[in-house]
Amino acid sequence: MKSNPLASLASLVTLILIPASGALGNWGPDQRLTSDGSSSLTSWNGAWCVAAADSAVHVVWYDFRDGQWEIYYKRSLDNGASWEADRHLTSGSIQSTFPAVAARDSLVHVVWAEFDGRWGISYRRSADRGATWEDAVRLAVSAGSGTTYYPSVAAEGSCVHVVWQDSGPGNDEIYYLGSLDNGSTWSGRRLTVTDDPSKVPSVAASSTFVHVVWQEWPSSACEEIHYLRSTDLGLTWVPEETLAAGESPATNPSVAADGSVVHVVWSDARETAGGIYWRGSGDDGATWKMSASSHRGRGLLGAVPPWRFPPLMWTLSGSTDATAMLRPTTPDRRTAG
Ligand SMILES: [Ca+2]
Repeated sequence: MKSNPLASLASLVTLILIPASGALGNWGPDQRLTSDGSSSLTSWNGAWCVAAADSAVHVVWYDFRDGQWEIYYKRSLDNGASWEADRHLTSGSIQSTFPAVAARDSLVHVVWAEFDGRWGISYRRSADRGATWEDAVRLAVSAGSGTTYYPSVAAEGSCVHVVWQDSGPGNDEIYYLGSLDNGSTWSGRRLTVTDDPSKVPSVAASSTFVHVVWQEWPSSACEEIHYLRSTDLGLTWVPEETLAAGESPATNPSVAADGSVVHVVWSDARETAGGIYWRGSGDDGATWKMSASSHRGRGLLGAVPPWRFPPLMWTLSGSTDATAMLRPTTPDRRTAG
């Protein structure tokens, strides 16, 4: 059941974006965003590779066109109708992988994993909607001689939240860094302390709430989806909760938040072909009323986990009841190529 994520890299050889500008449930045609002849990949966890603020859309991926993995970026200033040229955010002799992006007003935040003799998480910021970028800074290095993979970033107000996994402590654990000043200064903590692998985290933020999901793999069970939240901008964290656990692997979770509504989706192998499953909360993650099995979106996304579909695939009705707020749109299958 345990799979090597690198073994599946070939499944995403070309990055293609489904534009978010279309009406919910009314998708425009696929747009091909890269055509450089080399592999262009989005990150493996549920981190966002696309972010939108006002009419700007920002996309990040990692690309092998330079003979090694570098972080690339491109943007649209007209809601995805047209796109500027590819731009690299990293260069040099260091392998840079697994990027994620968040945008808030004119600020764009990009994080990625990097190895310069020691694994760490790096960060670049743009204050002008991606036109120019400040120099990269290293936010964190491995707590040991381990690997730091799969960062995820969220921005809300002047706050920026970053999570990633680090095998430095001896097995993979989830770490967090938060900034209250748009990414200028950071502080954080380790979020998990378990003997089992804690992997592929995803973070979302709304108001003062910070939501983190990840994949936990107890030695005596299949992979599970675990959840942790902060109600005070990442300063303190409540005890974690298990959102999915059963006889089949639940992997690669992704979280999104809008107002007090929180969505979590993940890949689940309970069916032979696998599927994408969902749980929602209508009260900032305090309670999770939906069972995964009764609200599954079977086949919506196939076996490709990185797509962040809740804001696109589900209609928000404005009701305060989470059940009524989530209405599946036409269950088109969306693929990555
Ligand atoms: Ca662990």
